[in-house]
Amino acid sequence: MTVRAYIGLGSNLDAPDAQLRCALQALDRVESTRLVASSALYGSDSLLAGQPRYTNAVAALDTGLEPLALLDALQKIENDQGRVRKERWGPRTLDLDLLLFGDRVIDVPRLKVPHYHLHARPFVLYPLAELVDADFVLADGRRLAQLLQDCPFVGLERL
Ligand code: ROI
Repeated sequence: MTVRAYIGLGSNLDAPDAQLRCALQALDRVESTRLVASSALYGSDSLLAGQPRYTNAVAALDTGLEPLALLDALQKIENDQGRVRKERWGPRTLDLDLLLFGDRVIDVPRLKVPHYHLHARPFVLYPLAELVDADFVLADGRRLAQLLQDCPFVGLERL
């Protein structure tokens, strides 16, 4: 049995667009996992002043892995693509966030799903909306259409 999971991708160092394309291929190579679809790439300013602009996207996966095993695989891809964790929220070559994992709500120290900041981030919500039906409901009952309404498409550039 597989579960549909959604991954947020972000990069603002070392050719961000190429980092994301490379990460999408790596996601498709994760064991027991298939890349189903990916959104367009989006450009936006960093939420933190003084950082380079980000490129973001969202990917849909079908996976037979458990959530923490998938998280391990995401962190391995981040590390393989040269991510160095210098400071929390610092610029990064690759950030992979597990946004949604089927109908599961997960709240353990390592992993919160649906992703904690998803509702406030247009660079997550709008790419996600490309990959799901208009009436999509998150595992915690929130409607994507409502989240989009509350989070305007501001500062996003569809690349
Ligand atoms: N800003 C944008 N635009 N995209 C990101 O992926 C992103 N990630 C972050 C912070 C620093 C919060 N800002 C971001 O971690």
